[in-house]
Amino acid sequence: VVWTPVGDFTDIRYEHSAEGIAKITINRPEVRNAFRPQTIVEISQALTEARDNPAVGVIVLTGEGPNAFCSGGDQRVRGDTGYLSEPGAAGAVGRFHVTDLHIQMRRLPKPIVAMVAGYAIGGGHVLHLVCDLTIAADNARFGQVGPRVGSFDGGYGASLLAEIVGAKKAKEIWFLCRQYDAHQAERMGMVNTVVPLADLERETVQWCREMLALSPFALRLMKASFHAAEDGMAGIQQLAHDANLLFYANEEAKEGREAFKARRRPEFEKFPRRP
Ligand code: 2NE
Repeated sequence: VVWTPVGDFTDIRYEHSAEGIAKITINRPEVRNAFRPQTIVEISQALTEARDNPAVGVIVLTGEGPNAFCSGGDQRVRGDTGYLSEPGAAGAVGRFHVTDLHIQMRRLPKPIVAMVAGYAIGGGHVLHLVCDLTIAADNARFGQVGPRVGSFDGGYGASLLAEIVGAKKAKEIWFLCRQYDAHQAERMGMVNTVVPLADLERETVQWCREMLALSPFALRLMKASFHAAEDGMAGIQQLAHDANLLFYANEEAKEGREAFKARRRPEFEKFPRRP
């Protein structure tokens, strides 16, 4: 695959393939691809581009190098109020930028595939969980570390994990902070497939190509449908607006619009009341 760089970033690389794959690579291998606020801002910008760009059908999220997908929040910029954008600055106030990123990923109407080599740990583990699919290299290692380092993710890190692996396993993962290899993760249902490290990108691209050959709107509706149950009202809202997106092209909806513009009574009686 030929990857064409897009945009100007410091913490990530953002690339497109001609066939419609957008690839976001967290590019901080010196800290096992830990994220700082800037990293999250850049991933968010890349995701926005990928969402808005009609040429993009599937998004891959990965980490630079064979050692890590992502090791979670950058402990060096962790303050008393969250993660700090300007760690040295007086009065700097921290945030959990990644929380907003999770929501953005859940609502983005295109499949997101985590391509995991090496560690997916802590907040990096939650990032792969939030992706729709995970393709793992045989050297991948998964786990949560929060309770070991004085942190936790009770959001998707708890609820989605429990949904995927079951409550007992999810509690084990959080209560013991063990690491799990790629095959254990696959058996738990956290990973879709495990391949040799050398084949990781080839396999991921193959999965992307299979999705790119399918109906984009059907994939969009399936993603929204899964999330409608899991994300409560916010999930239903997205599915409902996807229905509205289709309804707007319907003659009945157009009659309402045209009647309003023409200041006439809408002639809805000409449309069937479907069984
Ligand atoms: C990831 C892991 C298991 C890798 O171990 P290993 O032995 O392969 O590498 P090493 O030597 O630990 O790490 C290599 C370099 O990367 C830095 C290390 O400090 C080390 O730096 P140098 O000594 O070479 O200077 N590094 C690794 N992870 C880092 C991190 N997250 N922040 C800053 N520097 C990091 C092992 O490194 C590990 O366990 N890392 C720590 C994982 C961690 O604590 N993550 C944060 C959890 S909390 C979180 O992510 C979070 C949340 O809970 C809620 C909201 C938002 C975020």
